[in-house]
Amino acid sequence: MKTVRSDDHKFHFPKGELSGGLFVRPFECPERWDYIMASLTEAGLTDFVDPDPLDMDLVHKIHDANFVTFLQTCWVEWVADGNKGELIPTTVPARRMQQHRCPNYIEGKAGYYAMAIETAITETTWKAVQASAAIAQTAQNIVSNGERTAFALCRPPGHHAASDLYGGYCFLNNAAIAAQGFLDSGATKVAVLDVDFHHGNGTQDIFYSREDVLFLSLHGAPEDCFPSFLGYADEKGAGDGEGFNVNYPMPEGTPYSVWGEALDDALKRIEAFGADAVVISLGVDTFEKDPISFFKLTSDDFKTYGGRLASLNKPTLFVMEGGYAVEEIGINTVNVLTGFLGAASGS
Ligand code: Q9C
Ligand code: ZN
Repeated sequence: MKTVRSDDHKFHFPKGELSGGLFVRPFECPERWDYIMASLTEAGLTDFVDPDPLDMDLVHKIHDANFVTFLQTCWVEWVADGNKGELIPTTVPARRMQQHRCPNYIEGKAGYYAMAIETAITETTWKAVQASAAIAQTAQNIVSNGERTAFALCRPPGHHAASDLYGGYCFLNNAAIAAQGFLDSGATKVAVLDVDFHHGNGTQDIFYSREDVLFLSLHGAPEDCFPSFLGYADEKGAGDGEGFNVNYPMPEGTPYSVWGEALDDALKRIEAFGADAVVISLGVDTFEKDPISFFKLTSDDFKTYGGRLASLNKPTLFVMEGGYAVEEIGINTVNVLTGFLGAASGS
């Protein structure tokens, strides 16, 4: 199995994240990548591939052009306005405020495009964001060209980013870009299965009215955790997309015995949908020791469900999302991949 990865992830490392009323060292940190690389190497998964240059036309099929321009130019505008720290907005378009008029000044623009304000932008963030999306796109091409599976070691993650929203550590939606890439490469139907602890609000929103992409998400119930305002079970898609969005919100303390049943239901739906390719938004923040999440999966459970994913027998792309128990992020991620590979070779 090939892993697409790039050192350029290191260009996104803000000093701070707004959390608990403090500006703390971000949970989404570069060491996450180091631990995953170390565990891949230890497991013998050393077929590492560099990303191809980013296809911006593909990015623009998923993201709003003005939003992309904002990500490209925001730092220069922020500094030109005399700001000294990292870019974090303070005001957002809440209830009964204008949702469709983007301000002209940079802090207003950032608030307009934010879905959460914990995530700081730095001088070099855009460089890392481009590399992350390029990784997803390159790994998708590897699978479209006939490989059974590939691992896109994306950092920063992507599933909270909508067409014109960033936040929750995400800027461009790597999984959505990959799903669109599969369609552009000849697939008729693609399923995106999001197993990150948090609801994939961005991916849901991007495909909400479409019938060619089935989106399914297993996550902490929105009334109890981030992203708080999307991910309820009654969100089933709209218009042509009605019936093509499936949410499995679950409560605090959910163990694998319950989580795995939701997964089995999701796999049945992917099968019934007749997906030509599957994108797994792979967050391992479902782990029992994750510092910002509340599910109770063990390291062994990741191996078990990796095997379950292989039973679909479909071309499968893994796209890295969250996971903040840094010392165990590598083993948990690799357990999903080796669980998958073990079951895939046995079938
Ligand atoms: N007190 C991903 O896993 N803040 N993003 C949570 C904790 C944001 C998670 C608040 C969490 C974003 C890709
Ligand atoms: Zn997450």
